[in-house]
Amino acid sequence: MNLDLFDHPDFHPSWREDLCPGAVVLRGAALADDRELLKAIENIAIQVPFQYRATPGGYAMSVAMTNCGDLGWVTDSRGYRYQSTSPETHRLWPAMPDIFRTLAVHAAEEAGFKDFQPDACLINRYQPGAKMSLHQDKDEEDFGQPIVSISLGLPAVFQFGGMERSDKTQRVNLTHGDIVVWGGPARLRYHGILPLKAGEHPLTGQYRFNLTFRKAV
Ligand code: MD3
Ligand code: FE
Repeated sequence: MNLDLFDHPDFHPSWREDLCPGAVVLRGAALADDRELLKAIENIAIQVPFQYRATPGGYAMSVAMTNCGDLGWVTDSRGYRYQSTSPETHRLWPAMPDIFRTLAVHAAEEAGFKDFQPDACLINRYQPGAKMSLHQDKDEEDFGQPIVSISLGLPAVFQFGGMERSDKTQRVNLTHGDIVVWGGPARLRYHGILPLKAGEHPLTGQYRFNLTFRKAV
């Protein structure tokens, strides 16, 4: 038996999983654009290199970060915030590539958010062992706006908790090409990423990248 459709090199399966009210996983939704997304990340990182930032408490983060868009998320001894320039280059962040915006806006639409207009895109880079401890995303002005995330490269185990840090967490695998929309009642839930397991991805090598699209102001 030969199922032509599935054999075709341009066929990328994609399906939807509802995690909980407000959180929708669009499995494989970025697969068709993976190379273009990775090229764009590379181009942004040439202009504003990935940085290991420090938390306000003085801990070095194991995840390296850069940004694109009108605003970028940064952290240092003064706290967490969005700002229009990179602390290292003192220049505006690179513009948000059209392919980034298009994918994020379409994903938000799929999840029921009709006019998502992201002004910030945080780009996280994980190497083996890198993790993100349980936290809430609350540096944005309007929690009625969703956050859209795109995972690329090595797979990660995502931890999804509740409204309190101590609430029990569920584990969700996020793999290359997955897009997730976090809105509504899911928007302020605690979440994190377990230490990245070493591996070799054909397109990203040792790394996992995660893009998060936000409306900061
Ligand atoms: C659930 N990033 O950058 S993406 C972050 O994979 C962040 O790099 C992780 O958490 C990463 O803040 C997780 C999934 C994610 C992003 C934002 C959320 C889940 C979320 C906001 C609210 C609830
Ligand atoms: Fe987060």
